Amino acid sequence: MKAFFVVLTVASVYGCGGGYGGTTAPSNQPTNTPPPAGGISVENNSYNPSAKTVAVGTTVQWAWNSCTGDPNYGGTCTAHSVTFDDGTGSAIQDHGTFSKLFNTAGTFNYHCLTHGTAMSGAITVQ
Ligand SMILES: [Cu+2]
Repeated sequence: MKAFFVVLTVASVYGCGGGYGGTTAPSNQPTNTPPPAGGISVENNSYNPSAKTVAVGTTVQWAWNSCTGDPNYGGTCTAHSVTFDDGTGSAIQDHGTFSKLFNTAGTFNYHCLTHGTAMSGAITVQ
């Protein structure tokens, strides 16, 4: 009788999958990446923060946070890019990170190739 109780307990612990019926989660699905301290979050249709000022010699990292829902179970991750006015920048990607070293003072505007200047940001280097 004790063994039966243990089996029931284990089954209930692993049964709390939110109704997924015990299916195994697929691996390597895109997921959100929290930005590092001082980094910029790439969200759906905006960069957060959209304006940032850094010192010359700073590497800025963007981290994609454009997934909604559980990506393992039908969630979706929207693709965005970080594209500077000179055409350089990240790929159009739906997860991961992109880093850029700023060695020159100035204002560097960027936007998303998919969503246009409605999704834009600027790095001021001084
Ligand atoms: Cu976009």
